[in-house]
Amino acid sequence: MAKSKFEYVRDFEADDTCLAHCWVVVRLDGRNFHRFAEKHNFTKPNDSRALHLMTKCAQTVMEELEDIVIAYGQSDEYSFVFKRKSNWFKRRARIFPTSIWLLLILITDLQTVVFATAECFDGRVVVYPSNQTLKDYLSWRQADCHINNLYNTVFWALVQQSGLTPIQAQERLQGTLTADKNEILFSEFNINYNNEPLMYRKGTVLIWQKVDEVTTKEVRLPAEMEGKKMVVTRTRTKAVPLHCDIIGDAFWKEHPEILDEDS
Ligand code: DGT
Ligand code: MG
Ligand code: MG
Ligand code: MG
Ligand code: MG
Repeated sequence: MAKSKFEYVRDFEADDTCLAHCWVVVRLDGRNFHRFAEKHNFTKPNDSRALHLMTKCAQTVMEELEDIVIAYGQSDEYSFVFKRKSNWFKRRARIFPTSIWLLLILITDLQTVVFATAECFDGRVVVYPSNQTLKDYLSWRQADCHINNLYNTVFWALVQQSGLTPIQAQERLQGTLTADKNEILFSEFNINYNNEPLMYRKGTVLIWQKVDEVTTKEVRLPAEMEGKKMVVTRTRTKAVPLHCDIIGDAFWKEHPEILDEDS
């Protein structure tokens, strides 16, 4: 069919195909989440129910989308890493966040939240060409989790336990280093930061692991009228949450399959 003389405008469309064989990372971050948390009386600085709910949603996404090899979540964000050879929506960058977002709405109860509050997530896509850059990306997010969580833990202790105003607490913490914040927590609030829950300090990593699922099933043998209960164990591969360090080498040595070339 002959092309119209207007067809040339297509040349203005930017090509957004994610470079072949690179890791594709999609990060969703709650929009104006501080307002959402305030409105729903989230516990400060960490609301474990909210964090567990986010992880539940992320697990569901991962189990629906087998191309995701690892996910990492902290605060109001989750990063999903697609395998190098993924051809999800032909690697069109603009489609990635939308597809995950729609999936979330379709397969979880999130639609109630979205419709009730009109709050949403921002999504961005970044392509990483090597295993090292991908590991550094994930390290960056986990370092961010640590820095913010340490700050927030001291900040809210000063406000909630010492009665400082938010401005006073902010001034008190201005220019303090990690060691200073640890010291304030320890000497003024008897809190050893290293004993704070791992989920708050390290965030949540989702990886594929084999899990034994134990269920009881009623079986009827032809000779017997009564049903018999039997314990059935099935091994399934599931997206399992861990709260561990991913900055050091130990995690990657223990789980070499994540960065495996053929994965
Ligand atoms: P944005 O992303 O620029 O639209 O703005 P926000 O407000 O989403 O800010 P962001 O993403 O930089 O930081 C996350 C906010 O969410 C931060 O104000 C703390 C809050 N938040 C995250 N998790 C929790 C929680 O478990 N409890 C409470 N109370 N707040 C939380
Ligand atoms: Mg079309
Ligand atoms: Mg946000
Ligand atoms: Mg922000
Ligand atoms: Mg955030």
